[in-house]
Amino acid sequence: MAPILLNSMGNEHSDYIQQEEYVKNPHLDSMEEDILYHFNLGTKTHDLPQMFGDVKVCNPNRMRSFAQFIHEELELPGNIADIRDICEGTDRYSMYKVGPVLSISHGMGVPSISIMLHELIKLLYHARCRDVIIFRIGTSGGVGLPAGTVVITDKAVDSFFRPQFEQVVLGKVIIRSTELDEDVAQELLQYSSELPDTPTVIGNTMCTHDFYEGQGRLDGALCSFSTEEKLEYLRKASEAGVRNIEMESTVFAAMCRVCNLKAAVVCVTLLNRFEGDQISTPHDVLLEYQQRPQCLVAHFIKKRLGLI
Ligand code: R2B
Ligand code: URA
Repeated sequence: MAPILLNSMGNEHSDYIQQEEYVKNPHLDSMEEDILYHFNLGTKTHDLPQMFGDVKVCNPNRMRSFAQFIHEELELPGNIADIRDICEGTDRYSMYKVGPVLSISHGMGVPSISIMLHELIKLLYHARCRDVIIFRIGTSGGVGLPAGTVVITDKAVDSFFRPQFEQVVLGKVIIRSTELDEDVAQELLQYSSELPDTPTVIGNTMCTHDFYEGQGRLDGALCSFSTEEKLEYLRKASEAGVRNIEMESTVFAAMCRVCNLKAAVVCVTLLNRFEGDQISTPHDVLLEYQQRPQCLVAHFIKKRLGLI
């Protein structure tokens, strides 16, 4: 592999030569072996280029059903029952590969998805993948939107509505930008109009470190604020362009941006947070809602692969 000089966009280490474009860590080159502990994979134990070299799409979460769905949508050969969990040796994450699409679970919250992303980005590097697009598909609480709306994230913002992610490194705070790929977002929005029952908007997504108090819920084990204070906060979020709330988007956007990975966040809203906190929608309706981001991303993949 010819060494390449990284460009400066979102790159914190533009002053050294890196062998590949996705990882941003000079120490990796001097490691004899890289064990991707949470995936139960490693560079000495697995032929990562052979296993993953053709990957073009990564899709964290709701992975098994999405992998089966993609298998059908792409009309790939073989039986969907044979699609196996590549990480079955560990109970941390699950990973399925169908054709060029890799689907991985990421758990709940920033620490969980961040560990997964470190190892996924290294996996893409070791496997020498190119031109990968990565999607987070999932669920969220809507801010002034009816349940079932798909939100494509413009900017992922923190609890203060800032488009940034703060990472503490060696006792110091590093601030990383959380802007996502604008072209992918626009393309997704355009394709959403071609799908039935997929009301879709582009807006900011607020990422919190807690589902209850952190998202202004009144129904947790603890609550230190009034109904009026909750609604005031949601109104301020809405004024800042926030259309939904979830728990992973800032670190996802920040890490992908630093590593030059094209990324998008596509989450369906399960409720309108101005109307309540409990998720009381019937299970079958929730399942149908959760398929909406999957269908939209599948449609995008089929378009990109020239299948439709
Ligand atoms: C959305 O849903 C989960 C919490 O229920 C969390 O992972 C998220 O971001
Ligand atoms: N996921 C969240 O993080 N918040 C919600 O309100 C719903 C799903």
